[in-house]
Amino acid sequence: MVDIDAVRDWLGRLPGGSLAGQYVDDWDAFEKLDRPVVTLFGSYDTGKSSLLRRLLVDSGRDVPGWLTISARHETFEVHDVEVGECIIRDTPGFAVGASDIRAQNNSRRAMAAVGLTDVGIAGLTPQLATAERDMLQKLFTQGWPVGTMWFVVSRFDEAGVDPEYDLAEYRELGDRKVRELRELFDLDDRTPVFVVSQDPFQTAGPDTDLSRETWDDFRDWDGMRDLTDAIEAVSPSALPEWRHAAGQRYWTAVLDGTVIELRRQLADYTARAEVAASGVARRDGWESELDALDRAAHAGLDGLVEEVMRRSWEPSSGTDELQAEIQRTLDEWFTKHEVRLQRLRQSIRKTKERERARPSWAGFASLAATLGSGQDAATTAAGPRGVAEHVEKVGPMLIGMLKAANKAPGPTAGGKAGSAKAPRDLGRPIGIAEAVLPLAAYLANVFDEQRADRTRLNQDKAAAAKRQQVVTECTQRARDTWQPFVDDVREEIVAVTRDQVDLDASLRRLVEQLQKAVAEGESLLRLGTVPLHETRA
Ligand SMILES: Nc1nc2c(ncn2[C@@H]2O[C@H](COP(=O)(O)OP(=O)(O)OP(=O)(O)O)[C@@H](O)[C@H]2O)c(=O)[nH]1
Ligand SMILES: [Mg+2]
Repeated sequence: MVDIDAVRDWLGRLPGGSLAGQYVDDWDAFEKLDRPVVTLFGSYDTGKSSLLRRLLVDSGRDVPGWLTISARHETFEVHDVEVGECIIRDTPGFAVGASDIRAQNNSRRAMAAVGLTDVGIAGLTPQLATAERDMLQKLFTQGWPVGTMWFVVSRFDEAGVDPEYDLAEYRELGDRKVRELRELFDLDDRTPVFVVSQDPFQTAGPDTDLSRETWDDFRDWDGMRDLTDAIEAVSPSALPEWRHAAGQRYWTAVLDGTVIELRRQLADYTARAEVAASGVARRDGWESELDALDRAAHAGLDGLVEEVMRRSWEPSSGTDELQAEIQRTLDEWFTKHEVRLQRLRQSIRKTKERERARPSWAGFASLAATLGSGQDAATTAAGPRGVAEHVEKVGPMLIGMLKAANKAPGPTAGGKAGSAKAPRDLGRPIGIAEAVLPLAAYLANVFDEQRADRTRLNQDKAAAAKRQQVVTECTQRARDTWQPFVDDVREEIVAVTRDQVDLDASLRRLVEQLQKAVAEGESLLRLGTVPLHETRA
């Protein structure tokens, strides 16, 4: 037995919000119904809607507008009609293994409806269940009180024997199918099985404006009498027991469906969290590489100008040579370190390219786009009301949670450079021409002064001070030229890892919460799934 209160409580505490209210509302609406609910379900095109039309018309009722019949997927919603003492529900046919969303939604809707019924009628074609066997099997073993799960093998005029030509043979085939079906699902005699032709030879086809005479020619053999009698015999006397069983089925199905959805979300968000975490690690790695490069450049500059001055600050050597020597030395220094910056930049771009080519990137990028675009994810889930939609709300709930978490600018939002500016044109190579330090004018000026009184300057105490000033000034200019190149790479590092770093913390938190929710849901499932196998011998 599943602990319904515990399931409701758990649903109320899911990451990003609560699903409890919606499920509770649907359950309450069902529980309020004071007459037995009989639900038709099965694969699409098995003739569920045609069967309901037949029941309505035979009992002198109008066919409601929503009831449509065709050879395509036709019914997309769960609908009710009243027939005698019962409420009969038509459901969308499920398409087992279908990959398109609409078919999957139909399947989910149909499965969920089975939790909100007292009697279930599984419709099958004469080929019997093949693809949907596992799905049906899962339903049958979900705790149906004896006699509340029925089977209808329908459209039997198409089974291979024409009843108007050889009735005995037709009946014989019907009996054989019933035996086959009981074997297939391991059913005992307490499970009712009907063989019907609700619209022999498609006499009514898609029409809905019909009278009961339409099928008068077929009543002797179409099997509808037995089924109609059985439905008429359904009485509300057993409702309390049926509702209890339905509650167990319903909340187990809700729990099961939600756990499956949460597991799916957990897998997706784990992959995205890994992408985010790798971005954080990359940023750290690249920044410390950059810091090391920067430190090496500064270290390489220390004492460099002084050394040139000591070597060349001789009265004998021409000021032009000295000037050229300083310029040359600093250019060399700059080029050497700038090449290292370029290499780091290349490696960042290559790594990024590889990362973007990985399948995991797409999932992360689309999440980042959704969160960044400001589009309201909740609206994408809007659709017709129904039990199965609730589980589809898990995704938007999680997105909403992430949006809220990332609205407040986090400490990581700006990164070290603290700049929100877009990275510079990433393809632009910084050529050596640009790298030439703008020292020429300064040096020319300094040495012009020196030329004016070279001898005195050389002996003077002031000469040493002047020398030192030149050293300091040249070194500072070199540093000032270098710095923007470092900043540029730093900005690029921040920019290419921004989404990942920004989302890292909230994704990690979300994954933890999902793990917790899944674990809790799984333990509720383990406690609840003592299969009742009531339809089995
Ligand atoms: N030959 C024959 N055809 C039938 C019979 N009952 C229904 N059909 C045809 O079977 C097709 C499917 O019928 P529907 O009643 O729309 O089937 P459904 O199970 O409601 O389908 P979905 O709503 O898509 O799940 C239609 O083309 C009907 O005309 C029958 O007794 N005999
Ligand atoms: Mg239908």
